[in-house]
Amino acid sequence: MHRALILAMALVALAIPLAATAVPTAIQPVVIQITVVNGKVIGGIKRPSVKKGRIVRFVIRTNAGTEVHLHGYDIEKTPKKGTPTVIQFVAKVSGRFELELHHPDALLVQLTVRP
Ligand SMILES: [Cu+2]
Repeated sequence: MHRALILAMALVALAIPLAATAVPTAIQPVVIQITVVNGKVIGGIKRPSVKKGRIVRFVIRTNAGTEVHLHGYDIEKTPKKGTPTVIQFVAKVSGRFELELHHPDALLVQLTVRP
């Protein structure tokens, strides 16, 4: 009985690191980093493409603007000084969607969700 317990604990110890590495790619977010200075996207407007069902995470750093807005999915966030704005969602709807900064208005990302 004691031996069985030790064996069970050893199996659990083995299973933990295996489970940690075996995360399916579908549940890992697609991370899109955007840096905006005075309404201009550093490196230009981004045009990522993801498969429907994926988790998308926008990480936006901006020194200006009162709102970050993902059209279509209609998600809005207010940027705070010194902290990146994070918008995370499941790309359930296929199509092309624009992520915009408002006041000043600027197109940041054109996201394509493939069916
Ligand atoms: Cu908008």
